[in-house]
Amino acid sequence: ERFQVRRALLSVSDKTGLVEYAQRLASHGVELVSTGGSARTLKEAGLAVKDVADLTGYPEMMEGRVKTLHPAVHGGLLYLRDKESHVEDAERHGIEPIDLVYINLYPFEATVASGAGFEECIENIDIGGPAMLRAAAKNGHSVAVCTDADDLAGVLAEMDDNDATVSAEHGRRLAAKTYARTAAYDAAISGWYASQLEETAPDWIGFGGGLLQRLRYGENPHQSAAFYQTGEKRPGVANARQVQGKELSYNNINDTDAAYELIGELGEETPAVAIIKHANPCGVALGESPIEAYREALACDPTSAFGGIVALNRMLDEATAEEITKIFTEVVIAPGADEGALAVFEKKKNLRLLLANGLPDPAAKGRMAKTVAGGLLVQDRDFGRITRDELRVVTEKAPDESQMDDLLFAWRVAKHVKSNTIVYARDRATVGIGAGQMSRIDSARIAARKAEDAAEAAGWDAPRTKGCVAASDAFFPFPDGLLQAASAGATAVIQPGGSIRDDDVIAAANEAGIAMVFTGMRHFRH
Ligand code: 93A
Repeated sequence: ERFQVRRALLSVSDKTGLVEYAQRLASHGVELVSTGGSARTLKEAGLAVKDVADLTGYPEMMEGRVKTLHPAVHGGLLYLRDKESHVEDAERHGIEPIDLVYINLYPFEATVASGAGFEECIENIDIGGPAMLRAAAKNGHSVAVCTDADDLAGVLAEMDDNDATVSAEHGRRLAAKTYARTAAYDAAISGWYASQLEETAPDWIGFGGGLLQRLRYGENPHQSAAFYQTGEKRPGVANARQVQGKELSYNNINDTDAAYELIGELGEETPAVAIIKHANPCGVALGESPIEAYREALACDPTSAFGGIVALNRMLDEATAEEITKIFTEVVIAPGADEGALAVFEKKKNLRLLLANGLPDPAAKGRMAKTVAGGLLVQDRDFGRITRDELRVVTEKAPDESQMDDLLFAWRVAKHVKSNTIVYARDRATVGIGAGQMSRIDSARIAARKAEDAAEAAGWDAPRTKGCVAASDAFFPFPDGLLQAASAGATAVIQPGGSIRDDDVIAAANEAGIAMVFTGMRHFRH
């Protein structure tokens, strides 16, 4: 089952590539119909194109609010080609078929993201575009409906090999995609509108915030996936503006979230950078400047950082952007970026840059959810935060000021590493991270080995764990984990405490000459 493309309607806000596509359609003998601005672009390029106004007998009116909302357009999209009564209706009213539409909508999402005011956002709600898309998709077996350039390229490729025909099956696939697009568009509008009225966020367990993006696949290519907004205003990956780069993948989104939540934890006082792989940090550092913090973060585990996600707590500047582009990075997320940085990144077309417009508040209330077989686990976000005054020194030795700084820093990082975790830090930078092990002692070993590998890569005489501090996300059940950290060179330790063998662990710390503080709070993360 195939249909011939004889007439196409092109109505696009984003006119990139429009002329070339139209030329290719014309080369197949396809008649072009188009709306105001799109038609102008095509005429300027010397293409023969019919104005929608000539089809409808009405000019575009009300500042373009009504351009295509007319039976000549919608009838041409909707009538069933093989149904006698429909064909008769079409003939009686002089309605001719439209076999292909290429429509990208008024940029509502981008307008909202740019911080535009109420009226401007309202004007950017496309009415005619979605109406045509939905109509065309309803007749998907005989109209090729293209919501983006990729769709049109696919259709043209098929037309090239098949005498300007398209299969009904291809048409139906495009139709399904179209309804996802119009649903996401309406969800964006409803979410924005509710926020304008300061209504509470919709019930997000029901994903009431709306579909943000249909993902190409999930964690693995055989898993389908989608990205929903919860309606929560938290600065982060779901509310950030993607300035450039390829479409975000499921794993990109997950990792970027981990990166930015960690950066939020570190606050905005001192420049900070986190590099994430598989939702775990492979290097985190504070610094005098973002570039210094980036270099320090990278030094922790340069091998793992390849293809990572980089998060900053500051405006991304040109020098730091240059430095980041020296290795392959998947995503960069920051509160903002200056002109110089944008220019640097622009040359790296694939690099995804997200601007989050603010940092997430680590202490803000919120919920998180995870499915289990037949159920849903819901809990508060881990917004627990320990301050320096709440730390209890439990050893004979107390940490000095700089150790105290490093201990708190390591603790904040450890909260964002999968359990079991041991984090070694020195001079406000991680120097070894052991993540996600079933045994705490293995995490301590891995963290030390990471530090050794980093030293080897950098040509240092010794790993930087000498004289470092260690953070453990949960208590040491036995002295062995603590002793492992001590043997790696840790001189101060931060951990929740609360084991029935705390006394043994404290005695071991005293014997090893280690200073230890208890937080009284655990930060499991799975
Ligand atoms: O204002 S609208 O909602 N009313 C319409 O009737 C209409 N028809 C197409 N917007 C409408 N469009 C949109 O105009 C398309 O979806 C597309 O985004 C844009 C293309 O306009 P132009 O070709 O004038 O640049």
